[in-house]
Amino acid sequence: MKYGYFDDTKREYVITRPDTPAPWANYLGSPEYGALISNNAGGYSFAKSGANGRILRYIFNQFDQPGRYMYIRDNKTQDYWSASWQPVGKDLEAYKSECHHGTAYTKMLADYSGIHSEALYYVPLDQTYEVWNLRLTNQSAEDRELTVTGYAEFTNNNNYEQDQINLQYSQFITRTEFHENRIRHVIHGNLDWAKEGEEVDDELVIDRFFALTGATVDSYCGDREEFLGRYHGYNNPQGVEKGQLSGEMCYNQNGCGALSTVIRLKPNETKDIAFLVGMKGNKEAKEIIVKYENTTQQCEKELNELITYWHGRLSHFQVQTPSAEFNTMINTWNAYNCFITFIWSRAASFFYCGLRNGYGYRDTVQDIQGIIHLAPEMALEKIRFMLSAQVDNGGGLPLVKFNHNAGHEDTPEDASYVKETGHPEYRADDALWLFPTVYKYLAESGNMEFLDEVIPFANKDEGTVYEHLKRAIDFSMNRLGVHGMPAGLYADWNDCLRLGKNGESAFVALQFYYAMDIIKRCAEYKKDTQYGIYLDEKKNMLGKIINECCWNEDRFIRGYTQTGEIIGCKTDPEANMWLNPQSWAVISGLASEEQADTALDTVYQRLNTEYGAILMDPPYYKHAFEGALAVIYNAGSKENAGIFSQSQGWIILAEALRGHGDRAFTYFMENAPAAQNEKADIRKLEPYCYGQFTEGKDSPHFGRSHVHWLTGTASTIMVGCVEGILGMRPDFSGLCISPSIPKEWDTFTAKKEFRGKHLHIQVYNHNQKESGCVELLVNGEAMKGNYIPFEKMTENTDIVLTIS
Ligand code: IFM
Repeated sequence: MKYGYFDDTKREYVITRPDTPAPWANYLGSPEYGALISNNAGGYSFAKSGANGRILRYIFNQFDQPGRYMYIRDNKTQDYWSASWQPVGKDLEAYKSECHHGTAYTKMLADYSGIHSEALYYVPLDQTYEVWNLRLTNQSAEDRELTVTGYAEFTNNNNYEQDQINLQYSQFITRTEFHENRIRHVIHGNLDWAKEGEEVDDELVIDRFFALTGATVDSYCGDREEFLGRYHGYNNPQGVEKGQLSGEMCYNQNGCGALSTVIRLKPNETKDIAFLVGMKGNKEAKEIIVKYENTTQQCEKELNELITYWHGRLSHFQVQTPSAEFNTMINTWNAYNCFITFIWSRAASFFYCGLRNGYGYRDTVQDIQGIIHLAPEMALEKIRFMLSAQVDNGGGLPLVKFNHNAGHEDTPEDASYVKETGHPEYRADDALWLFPTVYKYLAESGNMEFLDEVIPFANKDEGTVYEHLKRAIDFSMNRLGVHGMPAGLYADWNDCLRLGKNGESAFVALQFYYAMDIIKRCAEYKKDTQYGIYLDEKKNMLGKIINECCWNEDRFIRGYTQTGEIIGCKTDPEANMWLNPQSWAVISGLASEEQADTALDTVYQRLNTEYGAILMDPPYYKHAFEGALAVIYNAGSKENAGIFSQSQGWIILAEALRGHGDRAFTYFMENAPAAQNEKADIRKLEPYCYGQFTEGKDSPHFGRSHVHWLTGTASTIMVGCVEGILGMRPDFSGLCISPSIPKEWDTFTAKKEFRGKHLHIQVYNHNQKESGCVELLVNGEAMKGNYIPFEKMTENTDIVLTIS
């Protein structure tokens, strides 16, 4: 069953059936003013913090309510409906609708009883309020009189928990007022007196507004219970039923903004109005409202600005392959998902309420990777920030507070940090993610001076970027376990695998091996020969240890607990085969060709399913060791043998690095949201964004996906596809092009912005191979192998690669 389609030209996903298996959401604005909206207008808004700046209420884990509702009532027939299918929920035989989720805007079209409506929701670029623009057209043959009512349900407290559970307090600090064209919602309004000449403290007294522009307010209400009416719901508010709001304001209980206006339309006539929401005082609110006097023009201008901005961002890498699913993901939806995770981190979704008071180190450093090929300058800023959250001992702060103060932070060695963040220890992997991220940035941008930029450490002192990377190497080197691999510390990438402080994770060992490879390239660039020699020695030693201690016939094990128990051994009754050590053995360059192919084959046979490769198999149940926290999850879920989406990116990359285009693409397709558009009833999640995991074969709901949007999956899949399948691999001096594509792709093209040059790339595969290079022409000149030195690139560079 499918509920919509991709409009690639407009970069929209168009939902044609509103009764989707779950609320399918979009992101508007930024965490400065963030808004989530579902295809039925459910969702919430916040300023700066999803947990502490909540403006519009949304009840999690419920029926996608409340939302940004706009009701339309025919005053002659007294029939009413909503501009989004819900909340009124008219019979779908009579009510036709489309929801267009675009890049930072959502537009809902509806046709009912001869009235065509277009509800456009967005946060104007760089602004901190939201706009609901409603355009109504009379497509019937008679004059029509409609009462339109906008409804915004405010939280009673900026803190969403206080709003939800501390009612004996939060209901009695709130009130609303009506002013000309808006409802003012005030929290702590009783503190708004000020001595002469003093300003009211707007930290204490919080002002929100809900305004109407483009029409005059005919009736209004600021009290939720009064607006809805006793035992009424959002589907049949009494004020909407009557066509007249009571004028009652909130004093205690629940504030809302409800504004009605009567609109008269002749046949074929169109009118635009807009509702505005923000957390602003009277003065600022008035200034904003005035900008919308010419509602139609202003909203059209702002929508165009958003489209220009976002489409511009996405245009830096575009590809045309024979796979529509691949194209739509890489060109638009995976890329947009990468920007959303990059910008929003794990701040707010329908699953994350915004409680986390900082950035997870590994998540954020990983997220950066997804946008480097599109916006290296944005990546740079965040890389600097994350380097400034590295402690002077080289480790990453597990949680980087939103108010991070580089040079002055406590660390996991300080009780104060542990108390404030809940992180009792360093994690073994955090700082190791810096290596691929910094490398990708250097290679994409060519900004090699960055290695010499001085950046503070989190707690004290400062060092060049190169020094930061060296310290990260030292961090692991100074904390080795009994076999000589990095010690387990609190955890590795897998939050649910606690090998113990002195346990050892094969995954981390492989990351460390890879890190040494990357920093060796930096050392060579910097002509730091001594350090290069040191790295060679340590890397060889580590390589031997990993081979001796972790290779187990046809797979790499997952690690050792601190009591010496092997995890992921072939003979274990449970969890005897793990995905990540296999993919990382290839990515890190440690595995020999034979090991790599054997391990990848074992993955394919043991872990692959029609929805992707499961994280490990069999799930933990009876034989979980003490640190196997994943056992708390139902079999086939999350880290307990779920199809962890983030890991799919690494297996795609690993197969592609081995030149196995068919397998790489198979893994892509199995888990790609766009490829499951027709299986929406199984997947349930939006077909245009990734989820954290898909339920594995041990679940009765095999194929169902969860935790939309904010997942590291976006970046790992992007890297797996761009560097892996498409084979775009920049290094310090140029670009290697090494595609690993399905045999049946006979050609593909790509447009890539690279260090100020426009690359037009055409790849041919006449003889149905998965990888290889028989010829590479750059502006007609043959290159050696599949590598283009940067100096060969001109402003517009034509590149033709023949695989076979
Ligand atoms: O790696 C973690 C991530 O940091 C948070 N989500 C789960 C992943 C795997 O455990």
